[in-house]
Amino acid sequence: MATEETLVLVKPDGVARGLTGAILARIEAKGYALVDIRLVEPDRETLARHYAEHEGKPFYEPLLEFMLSGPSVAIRLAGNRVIEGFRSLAGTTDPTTAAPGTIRGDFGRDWGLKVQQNLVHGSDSVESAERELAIWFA
Ligand code: DAT
Ligand code: MG
Repeated sequence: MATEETLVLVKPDGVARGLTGAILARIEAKGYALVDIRLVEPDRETLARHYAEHEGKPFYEPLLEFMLSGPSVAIRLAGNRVIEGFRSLAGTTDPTTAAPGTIRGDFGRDWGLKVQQNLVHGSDSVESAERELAIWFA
């Protein structure tokens, strides 16, 4: 048993499109536990901390602009192997090629914008989860 916690964000496109409930339904159907959930409107500094690993990459600035474009929903999620489990539910980064059956594969597509609006974020490791949860659930 490896009970873990992870940070999930329903990004501004997911909230704006009214997909929060559909995404939460998949998370709950999978059996993960909602430990905490909140609507967030992060400032640039918070997003820079969250996406520090991507600073300097070509998509970094458009990514921050997109994340500043509207509210997100932050979720502290718990469960056995939930870190890789949620990333599996989310699908791969590019929504155009994410597998059908995943959140990104079913609801996302390339909108022709600079940043892939791929609906959700999920921590990618135990270390990332601890770091990110401290940012969003201080
Ligand atoms: P993930 O969200 O699947 O963990 P990531 O951490 O590599 O992906 O990147 C963070 C976000 O940045 C991702 O959700 C969407 C955006 N992004 C990543 N790679 C991109 C690219 N090549 N072009 C445009 N946006 C990108
Ligand atoms: Mg990532």
